[in-house]
This record gives sequence, structure tokens and C-alpha cells, in this order.
Amino acid sequence: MTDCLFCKIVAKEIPAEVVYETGRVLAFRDIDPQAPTHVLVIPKEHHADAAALAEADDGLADDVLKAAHAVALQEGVTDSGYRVVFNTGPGAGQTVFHVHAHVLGGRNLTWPPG
Ligand code: DGP
Repeated sequence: MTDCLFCKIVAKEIPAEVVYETGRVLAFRDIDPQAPTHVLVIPKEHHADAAALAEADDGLADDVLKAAHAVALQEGVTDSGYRVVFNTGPGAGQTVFHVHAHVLGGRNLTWPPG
């Protein structure tokens, strides 16, 4: 998609601190981290949100979840606990409409989220 911020990160037109990459998935640090570990995991293929990703009938959602797990292992947050969040829709706080999983860890995470 030409006018998508995260597609531009995939295309390396906008810089990002990439921490994990496969042929189909990219993970990079959030520009405004909300925890010591705050990584965004995206499919390289454009899908607007988690609902659209779930309907992509090719295992891509599985790839994103597996990448989130790999990032958590790499960041060393699996023992202390971490959170994987898909804000889905403006009402849930989604601001970038290229689906992304937030991987958050490295501090106590309270519940319920705001
Ligand atoms: P959400 O509100 O769930 O759509 O999260 C979007 C996230 O994207 C937010 O935490 C900030 C992050 N973000 C926005 N622009 C950029 C950028 O240019 N680079 C990086 N690394 N992260 C960005």
C-alpha cells in the first residue's frame, strides 16, 4: 500500500530499529515505548487490522504470533511475563492501520488496560 507508514518501514523507506525478520514478518521497536520491551510485530503484507489478518487464509496470523513469541524469547521477557496486544479499530486505540501486535514486557503490567 503506497500511503501506509508500516508498509514504508517494510520497504525501508522509513527507518526503524528492526529486531526480528522473516520472509513474511517484521518486528521493530515502537517509537514511543510504553515498557522497557515494546516491539511491534507486523506481517509484511498489508492488512488493516487483526480482523483482516484473521481472514487472510494463509497462516499469516500464525506467523505473526510465532514472531511475537520469538521476540519475547529474544528480549528475555518470557519468565517475567509479557503481553501481546492488537488494538483493533479506532475505539480500541488503533492509530496505524497496518495490523501490528504490540509485544510489551520488562515491567509489571496491570489489568485492566486503560
Ligand atoms: P496503535 O495505537 O495500536 O495503532 O499503535 C501504533 C504504534 O505505532 C504506536 O505505539 C506508535 C508506533 N509508531 C507510530 N509511528 C511509528 C514510526 O514511525 N516508527 C515506529 N517504530 N513506531 C511508530
